[in-house]
Amino acid sequence: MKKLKKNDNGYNNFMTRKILLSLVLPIFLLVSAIVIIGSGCGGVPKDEFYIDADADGFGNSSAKPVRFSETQGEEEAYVVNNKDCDDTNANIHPNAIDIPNNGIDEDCDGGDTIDGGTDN
Ligand SMILES: [Ca+2]
Ligand SMILES: [Ca+2]
Ligand SMILES: [Ca+2]
Repeated sequence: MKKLKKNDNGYNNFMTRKILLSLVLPIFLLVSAIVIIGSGCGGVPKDEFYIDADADGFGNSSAKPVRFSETQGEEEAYVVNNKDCDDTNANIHPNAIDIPNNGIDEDCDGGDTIDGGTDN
């Protein structure tokens, strides 16, 4: 009788464990999935931002990219591109018109536009 009871308990424990496992495991997996998905959605965007000191809409080409979390409170000073070859002058950016022969690369194409000139 005692032996049988022991076996019963053992069997019950096994069943309890099995039931617990079959309940706990899916819940654990579900919670894990929610945590993983949640961190993916609510997390920091992967985009990198560049400081735009002269506010012409183009980020400093020599600036170190920063994560969105690092732009705290100054988001408007950061842009997603880094195409400004002179971030101290708002008249110099890739959309600016390059004034020929002034020694300044206004449109950031890598050099000043040289007007062949008919004067010479
Ligand atoms: Ca700029
Ligand atoms: Ca600029
Ligand atoms: Ca120029």
